[in-house]
Amino acid sequence: AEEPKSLPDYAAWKERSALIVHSANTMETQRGAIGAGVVTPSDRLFVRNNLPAPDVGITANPDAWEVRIDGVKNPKTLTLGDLKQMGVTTVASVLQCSGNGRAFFPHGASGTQWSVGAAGCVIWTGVPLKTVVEALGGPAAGMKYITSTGGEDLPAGVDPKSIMVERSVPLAALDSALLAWELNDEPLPHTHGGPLRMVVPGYYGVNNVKYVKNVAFTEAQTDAKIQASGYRIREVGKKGSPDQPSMWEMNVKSWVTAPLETGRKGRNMIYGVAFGGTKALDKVEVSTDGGKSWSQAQFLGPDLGPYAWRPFVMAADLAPGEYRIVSRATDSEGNAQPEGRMENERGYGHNGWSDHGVTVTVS
Ligand code: MSS
Repeated sequence: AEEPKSLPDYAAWKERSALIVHSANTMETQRGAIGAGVVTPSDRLFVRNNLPAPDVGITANPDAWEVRIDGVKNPKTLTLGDLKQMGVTTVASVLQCSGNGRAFFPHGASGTQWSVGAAGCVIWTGVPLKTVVEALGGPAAGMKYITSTGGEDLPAGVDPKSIMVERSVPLAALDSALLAWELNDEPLPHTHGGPLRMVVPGYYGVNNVKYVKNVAFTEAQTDAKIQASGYRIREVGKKGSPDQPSMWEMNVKSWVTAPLETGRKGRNMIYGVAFGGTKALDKVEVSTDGGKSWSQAQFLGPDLGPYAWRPFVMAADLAPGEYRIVSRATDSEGNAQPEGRMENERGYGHNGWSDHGVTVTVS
């Protein structure tokens, strides 16, 4: 057996026992550590970095952090201190990696083998991007995308476009995007993109650019590799290209968080979490017979808005035996999780209910 990896320095403050450490750049929340709460504690939240994180010193004086706003009538460089004077809002949203669920793809999709834990529901505080942009005269004519650039130092001698974290999302995201400086009511930790992060509620993790140093309204999507060919849904064996669907809005998804292996004879409370991406949830159903019959689960706790997840619970009376427990969420527009996988080269966007189930022995 492999030695359990220890936490890298920049994430040393995390709760090691709640995490699976895949590598220094990828740590996922254990399925059993997700719990039944609406908010994922920061020290249990997954971490994913495409590049080594910038020096932690960038959070020493957060208000001095500068972000350049381009593609507006009056382009300007603002400090985080300036942003704090412009407005403030708080949003609960699910942060989920595009590759969450990749481990279930039988073709061996390359990349971190995330199971269910490259996701969490957290509370962001920051200024609505719209407020900032309106103060600068609004987006310039003809702009179709919001393009955000991460603040990593790029190594010399490599084409910057091939490694930089720069993502474009459709202009429609301007209605919900924010520039966030707090996570769960604390200054945004460097590990999660402090001092300042672009947050696009309901969009996959990759669009939530950390240590954001540039926000530009652009006519076209960036030609950085992470956008042009990366994070695209493509057939197994195909190369990425700009004409394929980009990992933008998340689809409806849920999974069981307890019990995971064993149950007791009699009543069992089955717990899980569910979310609808950019849409609110309608319902969650649970099956203890692998999807032959379904019963509606009860949402547990407060509704923190359309972008948050909803913990759910359902009581099931179980006799000794083996059970395949699965959950299926439906969003407010009637989209339900499919049974199977959407096969794709990189194992993105998996929301099939069958793979996300658990097999539990009751004795
Ligand atoms: N940002 C930056 N700057 N860099 C990097 O690398 N990554 C992505 C995002 N952002 C990055 C960024 C990803 S990819 C993800 S998921 C996220 O982030 C995560 O987060 P956290 O906080 O958890 O770590 Mo996939 O779709």
